[in-house]
Amino acid sequence: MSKTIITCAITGAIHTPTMSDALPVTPGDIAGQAIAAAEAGAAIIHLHARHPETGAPSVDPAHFQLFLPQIRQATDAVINISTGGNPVMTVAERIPAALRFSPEMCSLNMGSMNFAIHPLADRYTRWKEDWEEGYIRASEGNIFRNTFADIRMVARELGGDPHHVKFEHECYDVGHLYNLKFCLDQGYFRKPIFLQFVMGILGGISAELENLMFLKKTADKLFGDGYQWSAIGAGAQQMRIAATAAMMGGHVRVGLEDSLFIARGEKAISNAQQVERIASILELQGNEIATPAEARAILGLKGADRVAI
Ligand code: KMH
Ligand code: ZN
Repeated sequence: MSKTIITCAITGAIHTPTMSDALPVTPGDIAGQAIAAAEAGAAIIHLHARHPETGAPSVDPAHFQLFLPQIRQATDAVINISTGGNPVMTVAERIPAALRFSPEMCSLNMGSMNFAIHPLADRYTRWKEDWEEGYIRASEGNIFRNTFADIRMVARELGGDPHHVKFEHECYDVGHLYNLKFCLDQGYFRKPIFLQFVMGILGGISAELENLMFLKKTADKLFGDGYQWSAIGAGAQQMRIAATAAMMGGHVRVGLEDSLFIARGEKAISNAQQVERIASILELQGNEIATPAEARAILGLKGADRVAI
């Protein structure tokens, strides 16, 4: 079994400042927590940006510029820039940072969905920022748009010359694997493709072990041995899904983007704490953790010297 790649997703666009004091929302905190997560064993750092004053999700390259150089200088970790940004934007609005910085990896969402986080709003009565509640409740009516045309455009703009970005294909349901198979057959992507099973997001497949088995079985059927895969368990399922995925030969993703917890009912104090926790679980169950160099070899990445950061 190849070594296990740990991805850490530092801040995302799901959680908001009120939900956890550990969630990094300033550029300094995003950089600091990303560096600490890499030092704790994350070979890939998945990054969203936030408005430096309000902490609101941002896709502005100028906001990524406030932390990317520090991370690049302090670690050898693979930088993975989100093209998911904010669920109400079009893909064209969401890719400027990836075009500007030409990272080794980007997320690419493999289907449209109602990416719903509105139930989170009922857990809080007071908010630090005036945008938070409206942002969260609006997701009940949002369509996170990722059409075949959008996917083809991102593949063309970022996958080929001059960027040669490797995609973390975010699959929120089994149908997204069939979408990816269609796109692969159309020649949009080169193998090995890297699947991210995103489980436990309302609007997508639930984070149950039989669903993880089903996703893996479907991926085997569709992609043979031409793929690498990882899994995210959103919320309380994070460590359970990660540990099981690694036992099945998959890679893992943790981070405050998708879970604010370190254990059932216990909030995490940082991204690094989540990375340390999954690293110790993986080592106890016999998985060896991949270095950034090993992750580059496994995924066929272009190399840190070819990014524009
Ligand atoms: N937050 C994850 C559920 C992206 O950034 O493009 C999915 C994600 C998507 O990370
Ligand atoms: Zn993301």
